[in-house]
Amino acid sequence: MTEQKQSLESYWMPFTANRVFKKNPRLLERAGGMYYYTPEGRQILDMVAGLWCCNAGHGHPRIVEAIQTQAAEMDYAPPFGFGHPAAFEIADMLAAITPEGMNHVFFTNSGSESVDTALKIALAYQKERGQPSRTRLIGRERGYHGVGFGGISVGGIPYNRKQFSNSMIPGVDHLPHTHLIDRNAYSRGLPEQGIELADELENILTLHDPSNVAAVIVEPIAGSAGVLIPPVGYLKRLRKICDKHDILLIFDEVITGFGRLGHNFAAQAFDVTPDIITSAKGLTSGTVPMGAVFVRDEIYTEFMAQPGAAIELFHGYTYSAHPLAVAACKATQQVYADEGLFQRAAEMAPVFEDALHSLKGEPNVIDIRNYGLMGAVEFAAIEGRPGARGAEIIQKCFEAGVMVRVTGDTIAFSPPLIVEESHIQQTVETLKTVLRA
Ligand code: PXG
Repeated sequence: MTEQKQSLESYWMPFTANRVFKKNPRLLERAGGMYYYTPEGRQILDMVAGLWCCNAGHGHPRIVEAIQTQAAEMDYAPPFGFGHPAAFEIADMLAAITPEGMNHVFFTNSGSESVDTALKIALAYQKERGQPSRTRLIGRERGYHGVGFGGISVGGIPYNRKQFSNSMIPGVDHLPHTHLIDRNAYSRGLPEQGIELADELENILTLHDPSNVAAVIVEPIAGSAGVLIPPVGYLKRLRKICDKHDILLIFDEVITGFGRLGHNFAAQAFDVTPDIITSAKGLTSGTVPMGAVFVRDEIYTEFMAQPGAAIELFHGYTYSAHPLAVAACKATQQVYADEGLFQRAAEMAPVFEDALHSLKGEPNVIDIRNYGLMGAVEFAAIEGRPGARGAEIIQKCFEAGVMVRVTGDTIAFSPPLIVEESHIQQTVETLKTVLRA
């Protein structure tokens, strides 16, 4: 659309202030490597990997080629009662990088679907193993688990729940969040304070009785809420309490999976093995929508032990293991391995950390936090206008050619794992200029 100005009216944009956007649109037309390009040809450094997903950088030729080839070879294959060989192949590939003992994977098309799938598997599993009273689910304040009814119910982001408050799934409770800015501001890596917040799980379990609880779901690092990093020992303690009461632990690794923390999964970074891992985003480097849910072998085995030969789980999507997604996933995983991108993320993490923390003392900065290639800078809110400062900062950064993510008055960073030191320096210099202006 070059000649005639494109109308923006028909498209109802997701999670966007449509009226604000349409007055001053931020359009992206092309991408390559670390950059987006606007329709006017302006180059924008992508410091968010799209939306925490393009871990291999944009337009990687091997991934592009794999998708193109697959589109020509077979567009679609039904996943119910039929299968195509590459889906089984990537399931094996993925099982090889998950934590020990998690060798089974259910495919979805998004993080939201992965979360709802994981919750359904957890509930069905409790029935299958003869514990049907275990129906309650426990999430966490400030948790983001997508936008399905299950996901918003266990999620803890007030805005995402407010319009649907009477339609949540029943029997959900929430742990307190772990963002202790007074005690942990400017932590590098895991914050020292707050392991005791995990003990709140014991209190919640006492209230409902553990025999009524199916699963606990947390993001190992909360992403959407502004990169909230778990206190030292916190996740291990959650694991211990879940074990004690025979409750499933679900890690929502939609953001933290596939190299973001310099490891395959946060489970390995933090040496805590959950029972179920949800994933999406980096699975295909954001190229084709896809999600995956990994389960411990005992869970899969329990379903397969059912008598008879009926369908074991009444769940699935038309596009589960879609051939284009499978092709994209296979190529992406090969690129990650061949180019050592997770290792690269681990190597760049200290550079990223030092650069981010150099923003300490800049106007209105009240906290800086980071782990792997995930980081955030939090700003003091403008009196009576929460979020206004954050929104202004990302707009100014965009105008200056750097894309960062905002949540409230927190700016988040999750660059593609191919990020170089010069990109990180450019980002920090841009932010300094914007903040001082
Ligand atoms: N779980 C987690 C931990 C996520 O980060 C989802 C589930 C849902 O994934 P889908 O693919 O259904 O969107 C996510 C998604 C943000 C932002 O502003 C983050 C996400 C999505 C949109 C915006 O930080 N994460």
